[in-house]
Amino acid sequence: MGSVNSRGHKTKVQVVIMGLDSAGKTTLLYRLKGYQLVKTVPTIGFNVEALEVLGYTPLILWDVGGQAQLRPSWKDYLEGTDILVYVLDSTDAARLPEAMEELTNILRDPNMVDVPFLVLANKQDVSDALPLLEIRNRLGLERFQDHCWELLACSAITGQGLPEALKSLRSLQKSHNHGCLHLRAHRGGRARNPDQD
Ligand SMILES: Nc1nc2c(ncn2[C@@H]2O[C@H](COP(=O)(O)OP(=O)(O)OP(=O)(O)O)[C@@H](O)[C@H]2O)c(=O)[nH]1
Ligand SMILES: [Mg+2]
Repeated sequence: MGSVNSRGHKTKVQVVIMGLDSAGKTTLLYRLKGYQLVKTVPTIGFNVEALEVLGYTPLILWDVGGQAQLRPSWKDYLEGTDILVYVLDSTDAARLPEAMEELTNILRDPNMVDVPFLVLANKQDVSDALPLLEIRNRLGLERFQDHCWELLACSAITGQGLPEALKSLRSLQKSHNHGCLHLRAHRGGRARNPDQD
């Protein structure tokens, strides 16, 4: 899983970004990478970028296309995953159940045992986006007791919530190594809206 140096420390953290088509994964990838906004087209296959921040283990970010006909191949990207980022379109209430079904399928994969995940409620800049609490209530993430997880609100367009998402990736990475005690006193996760902290 990932690469390990002679002291047994990870030299790369493998992060897989998944979610339904048009959730904003590719926009998010390039924003995290620090690029200006890019005009995206639906991803066929994947994009991959390394994110290096001084003092931290480099993140390798895999952005996988989310169209329905591509989802059967998602399982091919899961081996060696350290953290899953699952992106939701907060303006697409109608497809939240479908998004949850796909997340449940991913987490059932044998490669995902104990893998922590971050759910990003994206497109929060849009006026009719569902607020984070509403999304939290609809998702029922509490059922994933066997994983450490976090739910955050963000906008890949304005950049709102992205520093918090990066911070969350670092703490979830630790949780993979040491359990999620620093996240909560028991397994499971928490939801956070950076605007309301
Ligand atoms: N308003 C708003 N639009 C966004 C945001 N993130 C992405 N979009 C738009 O949503 C559309 C789809 O974005 P993509 O990043 O291509 O979506 P994707 O999840 O990579 O889609 P697939 O590659 O098909 O799986 C584009 O028009 C983006 O500009 C956001 O935070 N706010
Ligand atoms: Mg894409």
